[in-house]
Amino acid sequence: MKRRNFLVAAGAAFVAGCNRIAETDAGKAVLNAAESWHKSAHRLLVDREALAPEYPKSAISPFFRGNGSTDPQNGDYPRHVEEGFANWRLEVGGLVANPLSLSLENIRRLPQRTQITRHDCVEGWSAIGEWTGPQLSVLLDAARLSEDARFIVFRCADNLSGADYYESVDLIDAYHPQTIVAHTLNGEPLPIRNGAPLRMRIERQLGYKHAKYLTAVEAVASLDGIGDGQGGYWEDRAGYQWYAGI
Ligand SMILES: Nc1nc2c(c(=O)[nH]1)N[C@H]1C(S)=C(S)[C@@H](COP(=O)(O)O)O[C@H]1N2
Ligand SMILES: [Mo]
Repeated sequence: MKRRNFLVAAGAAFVAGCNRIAETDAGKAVLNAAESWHKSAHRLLVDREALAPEYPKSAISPFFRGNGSTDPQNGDYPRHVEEGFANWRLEVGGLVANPLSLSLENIRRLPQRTQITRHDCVEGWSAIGEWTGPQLSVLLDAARLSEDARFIVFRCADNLSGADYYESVDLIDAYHPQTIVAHTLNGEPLPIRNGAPLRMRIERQLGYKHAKYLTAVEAVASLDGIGDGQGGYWEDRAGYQWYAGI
């Protein structure tokens, strides 16, 4: 990960200059402070990269309920339902060198990850499901994310009370191994209520971050000017935390 390389490089540069500094008491104090800074930065990264628990098949919930939009009626969505999503595209764009426009077939041919995880909604319910899809990192690497990208925005097809649903994460969550673009739930194509034909799974985050009806993945330098600037539909409207780590 770029950020980790940066920390390692910064640490190495720092150590290179340390022998002389260490000869003074003030220098020692600075080194101790830097060491504890490095330790806590490292702990934070390790914690953010830890995997969410995965469960055995026997733990899968018999019914994975839908929440929020469960049957979008706006825009092109009903036509896509009629077409069996044969013409659905996922755009990967924004701050990338090589923008992509992928069909579901393109997405199903990428290397896949399957994971049985628990979804936790802030409204107080949970469900365990088995999700399959390519890691978002595979798409971002294929699109060649630029150096100035800091966030990934997820665009959705559903319009809820006048605004398009959207969400966003930082690059740590975007590159987390369990962050996948899911097309399959419990071995079947996603039901409409759960985000057909594509939805994000971001397993270290609360339910509202898992954007359904995914149409585009957009790399940006800042969340200003996206929606109302708070990074997501519920963040803009109800003051939900942008960072919803679990
Ligand atoms: N596009 C879109 N994504 C969404 C929502 C939504 O209304 N629209 N609801 C969110 C919330 S609050 C939750 S808990 C989950 C629900 O996922 P589910 O419908 O598969 O249970 O989707 C999230 N992603
Ligand atoms: Mo939710």
